[in-house]
Amino acid sequence: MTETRTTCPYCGVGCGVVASVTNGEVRVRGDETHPANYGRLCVKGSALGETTGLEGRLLRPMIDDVEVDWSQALDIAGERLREIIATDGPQAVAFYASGQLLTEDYYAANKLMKGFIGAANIDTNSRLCMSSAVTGYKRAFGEDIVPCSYDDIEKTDLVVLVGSNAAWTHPVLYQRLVQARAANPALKVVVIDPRQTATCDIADLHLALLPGSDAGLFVGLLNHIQGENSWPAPRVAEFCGLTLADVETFYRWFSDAPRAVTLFTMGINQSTSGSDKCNAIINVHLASGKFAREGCGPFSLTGQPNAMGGREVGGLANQLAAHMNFEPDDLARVARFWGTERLAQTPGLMAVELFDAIARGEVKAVWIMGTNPAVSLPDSHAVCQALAACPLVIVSEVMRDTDTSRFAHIRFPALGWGEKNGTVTNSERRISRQRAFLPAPGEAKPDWWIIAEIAKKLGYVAAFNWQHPQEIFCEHAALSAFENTGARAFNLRDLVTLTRQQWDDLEPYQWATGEMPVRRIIPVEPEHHGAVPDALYPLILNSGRIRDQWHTMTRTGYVPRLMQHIAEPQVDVSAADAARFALQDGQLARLSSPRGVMVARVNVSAGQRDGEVFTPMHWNNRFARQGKVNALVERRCDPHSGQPESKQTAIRIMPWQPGWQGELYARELPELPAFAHWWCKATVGVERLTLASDKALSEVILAHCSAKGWQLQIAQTGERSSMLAWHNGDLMLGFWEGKARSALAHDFIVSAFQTPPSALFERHALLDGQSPGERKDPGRIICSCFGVGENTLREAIAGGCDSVAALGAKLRCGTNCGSCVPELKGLVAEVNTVV
Ligand SMILES: Nc1nc2c(c(=O)[nH]1)N[C@H]1C(S)=C(S)[C@@H](COP(=O)(O)OP(=O)(O)OC[C@H]3O[C@@H](n4cnc5c(=O)[nH]c(N)nc54)[C@H](O)[C@@H]3O)O[C@H]1N2
Ligand SMILES: Nc1nc2c(c(=O)[nH]1)N[C@H]1C(S)=C(S)[C@@H](COP(=O)(O)OP(=O)(O)OC[C@H]3O[C@@H](n4cnc5c(=O)[nH]c(N)nc54)[C@H](O)[C@@H]3O)O[C@H]1N2
Ligand code: SF4
Ligand SMILES: [Mo]
Repeated sequence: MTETRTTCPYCGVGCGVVASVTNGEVRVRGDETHPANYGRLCVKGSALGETTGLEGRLLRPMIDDVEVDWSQALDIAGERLREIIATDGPQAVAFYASGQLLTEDYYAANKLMKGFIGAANIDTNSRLCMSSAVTGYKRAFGEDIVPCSYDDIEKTDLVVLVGSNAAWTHPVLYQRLVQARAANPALKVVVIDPRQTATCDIADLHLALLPGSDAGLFVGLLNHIQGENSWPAPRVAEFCGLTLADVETFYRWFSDAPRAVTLFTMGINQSTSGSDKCNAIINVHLASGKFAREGCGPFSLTGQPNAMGGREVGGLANQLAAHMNFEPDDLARVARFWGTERLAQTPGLMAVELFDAIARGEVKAVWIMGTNPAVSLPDSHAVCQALAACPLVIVSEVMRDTDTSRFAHIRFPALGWGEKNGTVTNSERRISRQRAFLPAPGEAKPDWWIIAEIAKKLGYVAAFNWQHPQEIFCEHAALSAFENTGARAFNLRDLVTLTRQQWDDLEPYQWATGEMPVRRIIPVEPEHHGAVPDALYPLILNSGRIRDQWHTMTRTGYVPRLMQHIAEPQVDVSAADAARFALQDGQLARLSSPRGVMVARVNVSAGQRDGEVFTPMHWNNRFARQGKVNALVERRCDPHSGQPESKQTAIRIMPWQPGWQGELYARELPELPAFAHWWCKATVGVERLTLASDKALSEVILAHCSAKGWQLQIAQTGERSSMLAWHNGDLMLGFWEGKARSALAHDFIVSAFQTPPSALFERHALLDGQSPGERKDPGRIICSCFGVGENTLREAIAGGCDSVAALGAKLRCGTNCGSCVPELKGLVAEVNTVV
């Protein structure tokens, strides 16, 4: 068995993974030698082996939904692009790329668009993610430099997490913090988030501030450090909706701590004043001297595995390349290096503007690579309309069917994780190899190869004649070092001459920040967020991530183990708001804004502020009907960074009591009528939908089964009906429907698809959706690593397991990745209080 050392393709922690394949089964474990994780993995990383199947993959190029061969696809794409450039100029073409591309792919895309097509219309999903941090760092340091490392967390006295739910979104780093705190009880943790999240579990202080008010808190802290008084603590407390005592405690802790690190992510960046907030954070570190030494600094955690690599190649529309800008010297230098006379001279369109320009017909061709904008951009109906009207949409994807690829004229099949080969850079500037250990499936090709082939079709043969990603990497490294006598900290001169073997064997490499001579304190005027609630839309909608899903679910949404924790879009609502809007826990609700509607299940939560609701960003048209939060979100952006304010939108919420609710299990799903709402729930060995509608569905399902000639078993009791369909002794479909939602014996039903029950009483129980014997339902899965459910846990706690450690010893829960520990703690506390 050969083992391959590679890197996790999910979050920006950038964990090292050891992968192996035995009898076609992919196994992964943490790489003990990788400095990002020293062997740890979170639940998403641990489940990577379960995502490498080929189900749903795009394996051949497609034109207008027809499979074609590569030469045809490349010819037609090249020809159409050439035509558009000839008629409308290079500005009519745009690329929309992703922090999930490898550095080599990213470099190739940037070089083609800016260097040779000759417009800077290449932007990326990182615009929605960390462009405010880039702006903040550039304003403060003159260059986009993240001046921290993970081991600062072990060497500090105070960790401030702002707008970050790291327990769920950067789990391995969070576990490092948990350990650091256990090893050093003097280490304090402050969490700043309007919601009480799993991250608050280890917080010594949680500041549940008013949404969008962070700049007030940090400007006040700067005043406190500098002995000024324009934002005194009482003013801050009022601006942020906090108690004076809490504000003062935070200020005292920050000032008294010899060392402090501030970790910040989307609660800061995704704001109309996100770049100012980043500077407000950087300012307090500069002013207090908690900077440029161990255990100190303003640390923006990147979300995607290669958001940093994208920043290094210059993949944003307002960067040029390799930390160079659209300035005369840089332009001349990059043109010289690339040997081009066509280099774009001015910044291009940023994501939201780019889709507006498509809608206006100014951009006539868009090539989308490794991102799903029909789901992830704000105001997604407008995005979909723009794509529908765009004369040429090209999509490079690993999956065949996504919300975005539905608009594609041309689809290029890209290699996915495990198949592709290149480098990524994590949050702490560490470059790691992602290595292939699986063969290329079907006709799928590396993203860089696709880009280079199109470049050649456009006539740029010499500049794109790479044979291997190592050549691209070395070219990228050479550009970073080109005429660089110290003006740019980003300089990979040590890596320019790597041979293929050396590149292949490259150990994780962290580039040095250098002295960072520029240190500017940028004046910040705190602003409120731009959402204006009114009588019609009285609530603020916040959105973000859940523990076990990745973005638009194109990979994690198909893994049953990752669908167990939270299987439907839910909306967290405070008890007061639930009462105010007549919402019951567990009931469905319609959320709406002037742009669109979303349906989600109500979760009354003590961690939610009044006046605010939270819902996951993940669901989309592949996994639910009307489950997409960006249908509602406004497209207001930060004027400096262009980053949308994804965290705050004014909405309203209303309960929805559907006429019928049901559960459908089937080997193959029937076509559903448009009036039905559905939620797709990945389950082992069978398709599963939860359904809700105002009209009964049983007739539709019945007709489907009859048409197939299956034998039917039907039961009807009052307002409940159930149906089983059999074919040659195999269970083909099970459907349970009622006015109210009924609890079904999920495990038993799923097993019946594998082994049909033979005893009559078992078949009766199955028709009833209930378990025939003593078999216990484990309940909602809390620990995804070991599949431990809420019912099992409650029973164990009632039986005497009075701590997380005791639960772990008995059931193993919480002993692998640790990300369920906050929930385990919560359950122990809850059960013990009730007792
Ligand atoms: N499980 C999982 N992990 C992921 C991802 C994933 O999809 N799934 N995606 C990765 C990516 S690309 C990213 S960018 C990161 C994002 O990582 P995070 O930024 O940690 O994740 P989010 O859930 O988007 O938002 C974080 C928190 O910001 C809070 N917030 C909202 N408004 C405000 C505010 O005004 N002020 C403050 N202080 N906080 C606010 C929200 O309540 C939320 O708890 O996660 C990465 N990791
Ligand atoms: N309301 C709201 N909206 C948000 C956010 C939020 O917090 N709230 N967060 C924003 C943030 S921070 C981010 S990062 C974005 C993320 O949003 P997206 O980038 O749209 O989300 P993904 O699902 O990661 O999309 C990646 C796509 O690339 C495909 N893919 C995977 N690997 C490869 C590959 O190797 N090559 C190619 N060509 N394709 C590949 C996947 O199948 C998937 O379709 O969402 C943003 N949108
Ligand atoms: S923390 Fe989890 S998702 Fe992030 S890189 Fe590590 S294993 Fe992957
Ligand atoms: Mo992100």
